[in-house]
Amino acid sequence: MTLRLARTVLAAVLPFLALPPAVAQEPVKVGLILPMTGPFASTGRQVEAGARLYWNQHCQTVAGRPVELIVRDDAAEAASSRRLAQELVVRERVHVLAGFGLTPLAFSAAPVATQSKTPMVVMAAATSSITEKSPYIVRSSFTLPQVAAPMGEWAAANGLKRVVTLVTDYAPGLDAEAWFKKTFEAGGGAVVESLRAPLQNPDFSAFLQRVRDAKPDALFVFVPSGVGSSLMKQFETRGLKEAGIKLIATGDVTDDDILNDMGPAARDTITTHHYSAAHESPENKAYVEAFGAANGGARPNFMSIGGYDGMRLICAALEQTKGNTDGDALLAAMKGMQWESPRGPVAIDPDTRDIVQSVYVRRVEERDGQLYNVEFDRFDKVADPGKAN
Ligand code: VNL
Repeated sequence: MTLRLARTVLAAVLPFLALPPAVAQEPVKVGLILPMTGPFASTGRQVEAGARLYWNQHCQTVAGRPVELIVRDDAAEAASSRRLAQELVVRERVHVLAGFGLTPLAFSAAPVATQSKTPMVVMAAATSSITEKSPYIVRSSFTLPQVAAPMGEWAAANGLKRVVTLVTDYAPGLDAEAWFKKTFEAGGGAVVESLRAPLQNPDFSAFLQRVRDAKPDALFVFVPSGVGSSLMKQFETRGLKEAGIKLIATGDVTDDDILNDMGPAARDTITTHHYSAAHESPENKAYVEAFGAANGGARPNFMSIGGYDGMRLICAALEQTKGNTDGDALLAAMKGMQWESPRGPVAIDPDTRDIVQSVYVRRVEERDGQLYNVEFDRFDKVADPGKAN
């Protein structure tokens, strides 16, 4: 045998010699469907960065199997979310579907999870009813009733009497409007007007003029992540802040991804939400640092934490099943799981498959020359109230 031939033979045989048993090597595939382009691309970027960070830190292999993330861009088009879910399940043979930046996208993909018995981890979308669309859906983000109901309670307990609500006119906005009103009025307050702005290209100026004329004690707002800046700017330029009308909102409005660029207009806004980059805990300090280091200094927002914890949920379930990717086995492992997240203690409600977590009351304040949602009060172990009736 010539040396060259010997080398060729060796090169052909070596990979087989190096192979561990085939089963142990087969990758677990997780398909992430997110809006990576279009008006909600910031949500896609944050969720992916959160999921990748957890994967990098803890989940590149699980129970001896490599874990693969496959990212697909639905550009926030519902028809694309369903088509991509179908493709990922049929062609890529993913074991878990995850992501889902907005409610219509999660609704659209839900039947694919049911038909293929594939776990579907909703890392962002937050309408209460999403988890009812498939028994294979588990949620790692939050729900709008979960954060809006505490805001109503807090507002009534803190002297606000007359409030106008302004929400984006689609499912999560209607959830926010209904649950704020319910707890605020139960506490003795009155919602004097309920306004709804379109999801596509919203112009808030006409709505805000009406709010100014109604002279309420406060305006309660929900707009989806990324949209808060224009609302905040117009709140100030329309003179509402000057007129003494308080701004209260769900934390979607003062999203950490854009908060610092809102400038002084955002200061003193009171919001309720499940995550702030300023949350004081060793877990969150480490999270914010690692997220920044991996993403050019960027600040993680509440969308990122849905990605991070969603990935953790998937990996912990795989550990519990010892790498078994059967959909029902993974679902069973996820139900009732609890852990300490950078946001605080969380658990998956085994009956609703929604996340139970602390909801914080925060005020926009300056810290080290930057605007943050600074937590000053807290509701513990809040389940989704949307499922209780
Ligand atoms: C949704 C809810 C989307 C809250 C959001 O940002 C948000 C949704 C994109 O369920 O569509 O902040």
